Amino acid sequence: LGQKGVTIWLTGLSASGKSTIACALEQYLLHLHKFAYRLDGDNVRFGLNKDLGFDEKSRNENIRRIGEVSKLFADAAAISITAFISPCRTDRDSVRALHESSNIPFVEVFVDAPLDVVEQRDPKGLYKKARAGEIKGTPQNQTVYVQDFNFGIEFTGVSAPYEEPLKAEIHLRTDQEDVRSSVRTIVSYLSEKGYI
Ligand code: GGZ
Repeated sequence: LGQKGVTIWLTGLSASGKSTIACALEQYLLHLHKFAYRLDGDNVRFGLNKDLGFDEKSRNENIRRIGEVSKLFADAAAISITAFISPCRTDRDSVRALHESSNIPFVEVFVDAPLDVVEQRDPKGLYKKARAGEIKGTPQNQTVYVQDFNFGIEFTGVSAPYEEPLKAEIHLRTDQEDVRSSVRTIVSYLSEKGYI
């Protein structure tokens, strides 16, 4: 194939633009006939991780599994693109270490928009619900399905923490730049590094 794999790990608040950028990036790479594959809530939280909710332990396990799967795709020479909040710095660092231990490049992308901006966007009304206290907690060991819409102990950015990356390879400000520009920034980085 002549292509080595890489994981592009998008992290940021809900409604920061992760999925939109991941989709656009995947499309861009596919048009170049690159082997790109995207992991996001739709194909992971409803399948492999449907036993996981949004309490802290579940989020840790969510990210651990996604990290392993992403590494496998990258190991199979894919440009593996992940779009998860991944709020916990140590979880992201573990995924990074997992990749580095196998010599697979890991590119952390901070999809950054201030909380007041993502709350304005609120495409699914989740921030509004969280502010209204309507995202109710469930016991730690109870299985919670996102489908039930009864998810979550706390909502990221409102009542659960989001730990901003300290050493992201790429920092995107989605309140100041459009999707095309974000994709261009990532593609330039990948090509500079010789990953694509
Ligand atoms: C944060 C939640 C929650 C809670 C449901 N906290 O913007 P969305 O709606 O479409 O994407 C968010 C998604 C977050 O799942 P992740 O797997 O990325 O999260 S984590 O990395 O923290 O494990 C959001 C929705 O699920 N969602 N409940 N309580 N986001």
